[in-house]
Amino acid sequence: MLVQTSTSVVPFLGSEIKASYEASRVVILPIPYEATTTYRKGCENGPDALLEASPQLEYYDDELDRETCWDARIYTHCAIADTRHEGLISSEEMLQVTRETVSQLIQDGKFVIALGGEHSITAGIVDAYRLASPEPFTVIQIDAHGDMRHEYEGSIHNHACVMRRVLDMGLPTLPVGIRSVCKEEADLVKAKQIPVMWAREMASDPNWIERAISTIPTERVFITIDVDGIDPSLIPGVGTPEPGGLNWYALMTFLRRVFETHQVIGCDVMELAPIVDSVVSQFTAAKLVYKLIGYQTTARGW
Ligand SMILES: [Mn+2]
Repeated sequence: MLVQTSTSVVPFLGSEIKASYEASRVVILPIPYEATTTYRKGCENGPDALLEASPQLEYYDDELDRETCWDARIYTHCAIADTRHEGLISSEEMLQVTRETVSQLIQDGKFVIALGGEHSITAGIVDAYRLASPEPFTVIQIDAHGDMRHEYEGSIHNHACVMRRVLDMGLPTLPVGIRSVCKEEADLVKAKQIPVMWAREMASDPNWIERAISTIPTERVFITIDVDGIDPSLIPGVGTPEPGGLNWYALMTFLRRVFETHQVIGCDVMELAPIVDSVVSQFTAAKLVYKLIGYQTTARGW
């Protein structure tokens, strides 16, 4: 029902608030690419479902006490690396088109929120930020899974390997909400002393947010959100659901603190795989995107 084959994209929050590209501060970039998911399929339909759900959101944000959408000046980009309409391109080609598109948006001074699509896309986005500036940044990863395998099912660009590719770029990471890793990843976490915020430990530590914030070694951060990091009772529409994820208010508090204490250079929201006849996953993901926009808009004084 929400999975349409039209290439026309509903702008985020609907056409009434749509800014021109030139005037925009925030650019929503849909990347409906799916090639390496292994369990439940469908994340190539995630961006459209999220965008189609977004006009149901209220413009007014009660936490921030403002209608953020006007000052954010949101422009929704056309989809890139769309496996539904362009056919299956290789992971290398997907990373290339992602890198080129995001590089242009960075050059134009836009705050980019990319929508996936499988998590492997994040390597192309992060690479664009790395190439744009020599200043280091930390990649904050909200996720159920470590995604730190060197290779999976014969590919180093599998979605289960994306954070390993980020580590290969020499960037520090802060994985949050992790509750499913293999032995190879557990060994890597110990060897590299990666400051993983394990979901099991977060559940019994009321100070996990400040503990997490204090481990971020750089002023600049990029936030990648695999929506399976959130509890699957809130977003059941994912490819690989894991019990015990972040609850909504803990996630909001954490994100708000990150925006208040650090300079967020970009974000992505990945792996939404809508369920037919249920809108809860895409609506929750759309609200998450609007909260990211709201926190950035408020933190930057827009
Ligand atoms: Mn992931």
